[in-house]
Amino acid sequence: MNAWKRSKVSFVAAATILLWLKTYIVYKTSFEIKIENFRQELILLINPLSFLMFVLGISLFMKEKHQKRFILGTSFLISAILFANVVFYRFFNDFLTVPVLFQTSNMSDLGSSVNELVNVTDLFYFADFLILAVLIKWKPHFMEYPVYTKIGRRAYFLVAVAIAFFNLGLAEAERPQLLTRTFDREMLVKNIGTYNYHLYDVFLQSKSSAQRAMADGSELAEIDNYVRANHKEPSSDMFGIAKNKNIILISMESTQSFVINNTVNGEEVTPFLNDFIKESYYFDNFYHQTGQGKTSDSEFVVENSLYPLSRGAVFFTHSGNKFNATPKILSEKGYYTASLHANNKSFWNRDIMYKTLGYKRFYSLPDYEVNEENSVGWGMKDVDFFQQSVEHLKEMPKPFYAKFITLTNHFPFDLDEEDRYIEPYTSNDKTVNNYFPTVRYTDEALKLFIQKLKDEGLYDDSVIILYGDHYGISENHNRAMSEYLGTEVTPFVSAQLQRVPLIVHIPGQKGGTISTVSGQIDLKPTILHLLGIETKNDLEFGTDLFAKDRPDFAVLRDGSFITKNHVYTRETCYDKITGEPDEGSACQQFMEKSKNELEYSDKIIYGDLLRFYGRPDGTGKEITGKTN
Ligand code: GP9
Ligand code: MN
Repeated sequence: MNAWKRSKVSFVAAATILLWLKTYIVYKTSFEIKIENFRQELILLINPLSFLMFVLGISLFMKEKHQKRFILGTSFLISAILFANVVFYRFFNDFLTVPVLFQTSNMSDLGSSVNELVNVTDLFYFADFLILAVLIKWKPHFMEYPVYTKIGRRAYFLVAVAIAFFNLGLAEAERPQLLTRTFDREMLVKNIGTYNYHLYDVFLQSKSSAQRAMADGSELAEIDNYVRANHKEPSSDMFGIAKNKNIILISMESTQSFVINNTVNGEEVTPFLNDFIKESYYFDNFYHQTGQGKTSDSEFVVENSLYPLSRGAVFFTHSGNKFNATPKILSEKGYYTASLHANNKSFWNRDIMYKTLGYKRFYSLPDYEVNEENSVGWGMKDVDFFQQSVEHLKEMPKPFYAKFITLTNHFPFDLDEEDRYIEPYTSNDKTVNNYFPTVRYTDEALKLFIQKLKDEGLYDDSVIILYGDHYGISENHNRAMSEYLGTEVTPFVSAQLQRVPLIVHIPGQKGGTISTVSGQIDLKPTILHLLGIETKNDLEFGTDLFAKDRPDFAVLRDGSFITKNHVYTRETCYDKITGEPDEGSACQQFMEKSKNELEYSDKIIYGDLLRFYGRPDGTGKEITGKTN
């Protein structure tokens, strides 16, 4: 009894240890951090400690009353940041970044998903804070508020610094060049810890703001040389084949290639697309190249032939830049350009970014009649969306460039009973199971849409291009996916699961399957060339999909890349035929290329370099910035 009375615990130590242990438990239970050896486990265990000691250590300069408040407040704040990461991770399989955090206009729309993502047991994520609060209230004498002498404080911070260096040293040994490889967030969190990662991210953010201010166009010459050297002439058979035709571009939400020509419970998942492919060009080795900006990133890469960013959504972070996007080019050529998407106009900052990209009109939520009957999950059902959109299409001046963004096949893949054309898959993973009926539903919506285009006489005058925006099933679902595919989803398989369908229907053309490796970045020059518009003076990284000598190449935003015979991912080069690591140098030459492309593209965006490129009429190549 007396011993109890006498032994006191330092409040700051209690808070630090609780937060530290909690963070480690959260690492192990809420994130999928791959640990390969004991040293990595040790890094993971110690990595939150130095940060927590520094931040909570500030309290050592305070009096008891202030200490209490500061420690409680800080502990709550840190827990909230950790929890936000957990929720974000459940959805995106990724860690938060500053730009994503400021996309608050998206949060209000997340409604249905958040319900799926958060539950009561999540109170655990605040357990340490609750324990501290209870102790203060009911066991105040149990706590001690040390006020250190100058020397004591120095010793404390010295220990914190020592731990930080120990951590960094171990991390550097385990993963050289860690801080230069910023597009692998898992690696960062694993090695320097989630809190230090956020600090680093804030540093990156300020760096990118500074980059624009500092850029002067002198970097353009090198990038321009690279682009010129890689430019491929369009195929003379296809150039201008669709001159003055309308373009109907359809972004299919979360649609991956593995559903095409595939079945679930013995039934076709995409019966309409499987037929439509037969009268179109179908690209079966076409990859999405999106990052954290998901749909918006796919819009960005498709329309600019530049890569999206490794962190944040470029739609948010750089909507003030100058771009030379397809809608802008076509608007200047007399096309009417519109994007149609039945969602809040500010989602992904589209209302702002679309102006920058040169769209004349954005048909968003208020342009549709949306009610309870025709909504599910994230909003308006695809069938109704397309049907109402045809009315808008009919009103548009011709020729038009119209982009449609579907929505129903979005996580968590909610669907009304009456819209279920096939039964869900039967694994114990609800997400994977429900994915199939919603894909099937969108397939039906597309069938009705194409029929309506025919009925309205728009079909024969329009090039129709359908593409999947990004993956729908993340790596969190590898187990159920392995079961469905009948093969284990290894990193090699996972990289190839990033294939999304691309279907190009050109009036009067029979089409056929084209299997060159390609990506969303290749769409802009392809579309413009079909319309007979030259792109040789555009600063971009894609290559016409019909160009005779186009290389088999696609680089994904995480740095993985795919060539004719190899897949490079997670720092391993795999042979496509055997699926086994290729110890030779086959991937070497492409490593340089993929690194260059991503870096050049990033430079263009961070430095807003296109403002220095082009003649005043926006058409040509002339570097107007300072060139040394
Ligand atoms: C929202 C829709 C879905 O408007 O485009 O966005 P996502 O979550 O797929 O990026
Ligand atoms: Mn999407």
